[in-house]
Amino acid sequence: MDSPSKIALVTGASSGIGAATALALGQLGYHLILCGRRSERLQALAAELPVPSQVLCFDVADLAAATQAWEALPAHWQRIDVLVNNAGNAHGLGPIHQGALADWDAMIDSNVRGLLYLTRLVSPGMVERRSGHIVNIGSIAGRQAYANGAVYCATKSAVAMLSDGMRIDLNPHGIKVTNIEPGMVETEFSLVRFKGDENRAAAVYKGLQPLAAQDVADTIAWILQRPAHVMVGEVLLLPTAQASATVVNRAI
Ligand code: 8X3
Repeated sequence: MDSPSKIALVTGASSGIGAATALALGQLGYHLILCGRRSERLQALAAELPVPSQVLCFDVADLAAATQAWEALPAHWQRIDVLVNNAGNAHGLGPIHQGALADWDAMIDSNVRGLLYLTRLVSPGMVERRSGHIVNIGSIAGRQAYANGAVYCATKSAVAMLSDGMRIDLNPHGIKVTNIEPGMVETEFSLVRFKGDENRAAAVYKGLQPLAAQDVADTIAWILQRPAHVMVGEVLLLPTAQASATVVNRAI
């Protein structure tokens, strides 16, 4: 009998890195669980996939909704081989003494709590089956703080430390954990950070070629294709024009 297809669950799949990753994994033959808040986009993505998929519409920061969606999945869809904790965003950019509390809460909720909730739901099955791979989407911002980004940077630093801790806890169970730390990626990221201000968002990438979501998706696909004994623990993925969180060559 053929071995069953592998299943990947991707959060934040309605756009950007999440959508590109779902497509890349679909091309590798993974069956996909697409999670996000925007149902129409998820349905459109599901229609593009060459593989069976499930659409789960919920906010990762809403534990009750996440649990309900998870429990409603048919049992065979709960056998997740790959969890991509991608959902997350930056909200606002400003000095700590002027920070908007609602923005802080939103970042902590999606970037940290959401990642934890999904990991808590999915990882017990991985442990039971002694197999699985958790891919967290961190950021260069988790390594280096930059002006006006303290809370966003702190949430991504949490993702780095959580990834390390998860790797240790799941080590006895044969589960891989990867933290991908991209630099500048042109997605809706800056548009969300600047609350829809297209000019400010475009200025972030002016004069340089940022990464595309596809570049991150290609990297995840490559990591997942390594042999069973190889675990890529972390990857700092940058546009060539970016040397650090703040050193960027805009001379192109
Ligand atoms: C996104 C990268 O440098 O804008 O996480 O924080 S950065």
